[in-house]
Amino acid sequence: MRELLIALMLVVAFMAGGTQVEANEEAAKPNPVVKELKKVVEKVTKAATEVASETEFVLTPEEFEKCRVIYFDRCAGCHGVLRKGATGPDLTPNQMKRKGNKKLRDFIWFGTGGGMPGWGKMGTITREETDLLVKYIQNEPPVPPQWDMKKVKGSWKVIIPPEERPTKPEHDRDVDNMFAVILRDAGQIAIIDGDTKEVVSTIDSGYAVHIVRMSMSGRYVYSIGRDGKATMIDLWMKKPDTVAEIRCSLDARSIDVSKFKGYEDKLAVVGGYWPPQFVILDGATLEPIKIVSTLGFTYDTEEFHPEPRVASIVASHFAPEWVLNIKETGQVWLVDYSSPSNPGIKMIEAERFLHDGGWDSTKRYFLVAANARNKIAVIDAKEKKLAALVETGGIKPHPGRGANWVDPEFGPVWASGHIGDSVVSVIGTDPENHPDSAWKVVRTIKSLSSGNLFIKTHPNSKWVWLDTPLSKKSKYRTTVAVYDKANMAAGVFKEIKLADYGKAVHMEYNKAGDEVWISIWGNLGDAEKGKAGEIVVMDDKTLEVKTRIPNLLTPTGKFNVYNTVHDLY
Ligand code: DHE
Repeated sequence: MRELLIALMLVVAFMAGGTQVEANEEAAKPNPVVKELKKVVEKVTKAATEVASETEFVLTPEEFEKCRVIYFDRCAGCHGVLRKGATGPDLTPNQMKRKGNKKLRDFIWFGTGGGMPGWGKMGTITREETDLLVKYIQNEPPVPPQWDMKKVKGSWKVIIPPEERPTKPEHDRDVDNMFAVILRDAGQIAIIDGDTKEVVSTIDSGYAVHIVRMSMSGRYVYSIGRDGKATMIDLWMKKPDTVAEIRCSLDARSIDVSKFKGYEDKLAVVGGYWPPQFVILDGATLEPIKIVSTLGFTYDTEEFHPEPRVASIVASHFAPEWVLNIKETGQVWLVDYSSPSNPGIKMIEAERFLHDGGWDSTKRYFLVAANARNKIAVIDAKEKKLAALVETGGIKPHPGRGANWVDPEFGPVWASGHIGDSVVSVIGTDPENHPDSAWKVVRTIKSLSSGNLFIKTHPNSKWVWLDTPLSKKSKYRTTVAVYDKANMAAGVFKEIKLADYGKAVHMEYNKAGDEVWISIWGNLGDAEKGKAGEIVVMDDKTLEVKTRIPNLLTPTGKFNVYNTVHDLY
């Protein structure tokens, strides 16, 4: 800055002399020296202005670090570590500078109609943090390091080797009706007995732990944290605990197991957000077997993408394969794990940006949200191809794993709600017996509000449940809606307000399908007031509250062993 100002002063001084020279010349002839000097002045002034405006975005190292953590926690999932955009738009500095501070502040504070939560309005971040983030996103994003096999292996720990583990359950509880509950902001997993509702064990897990899946036998729980740390919990232990752990990447959201006949409990796989890669693990010890990068080219324009993240993963029942959804490139990879050190990969062109999804009731078709294009891609796991792309008619479909039931008019259907719209799209899934409805939206049902994340039902239930934790209206964040499967056209059957704090998020049935568990996700800081969270157990027959499991630290996802193993939703 100082150098630029000196340069500017020198040029101005030189120009003053130039003006005198000019006066002595013939008036008609423009002086070429002065012309050149004017250009130099313009250039220097522009550079000085740029430097001045850039100083507005300067953050102290402490502020930068604070923003890096907030960005990782709240923004990277949708916008990407490199901020190239995915579910949310591109946040690279040039794009951001064009928007201006006020607009950026409003986006972060109030959110957008397209599904971005109002982080400030919801009380997640303060005014001061909002202002810092406005500056942060106008700076270049820090590029995190790579995480190769040496580092993966270095993080691997077997806490209890298989030969030292119990040979049968050391308790009388029904393992099939146990629940693994994510205590998100505590970085823990609670194991809860579904019959007695006792919290049997609370186990440390990864940072901002995200989901769990179960081994095919139902004995092991595999969790994944946002820091890429996978933990393996043995439910046969008197007090279930971690038997192995490993860090497969630095940022991750998905994990699954081998489910095909003959491969039960043999393997696991972790999908990485950063670095963009997946790691195949031994199912009994988590020993890493193979690491594969997902770097590549977008399916349609074939442009290189530096951050194609692994979103949802499901295990095929038709072949020893995982279905990996590569978010940014819009490809579905069928990964053949029959020879895990030499995995086969079939790449299927689908749509952008692939996120979450689940099986239809036959488990032949996998339906996954392509949320940038408001579509659901349907993958046929038997024929190993794209069966259809369904336009949902809503903004940002977000099914979780979706919900399956038999519609009285259209036969077997699967449904998704939306983050950016107050509609549920019901899609026909039976091309054999109901070809006219297959892969079409057969019903569009009004929901209470936009900001829906999950939908759930059970084959034994007559209801479909829908949450709206990201609603712009605070009352809907703690309310769930219930629909009657036999009369979806009537819209919401019952609206149930569950709490006066936090967010009501994610439903899960018990094994019998007669209870629905719903999390109230509060603030970790409100634990002393008893408002960090709880689970509300609903009676699925009466739609009344059956009981509450209190004093849980920020519960989000809940996974019943039997339903997760058998993909019941
Ligand atoms: Fe999730 C599933 C990614 C925010 C709770 N979430 C998924 C899946 C993906 C994903 C790819 C599918 C996993 C699978 O099936 O293998 N989630 C992301 C994000 O990128 C995002 C949008 C932003 C982020 O920064 O992480 C995000 N997710 C959230 C939340 O804010 C939730 C509500 C609480 C939390 O963990 O922070 C949340 N996501 C869940 C849950 C599931 C999930 C409970 C599993 C649903 C199921 O029933 O299977």
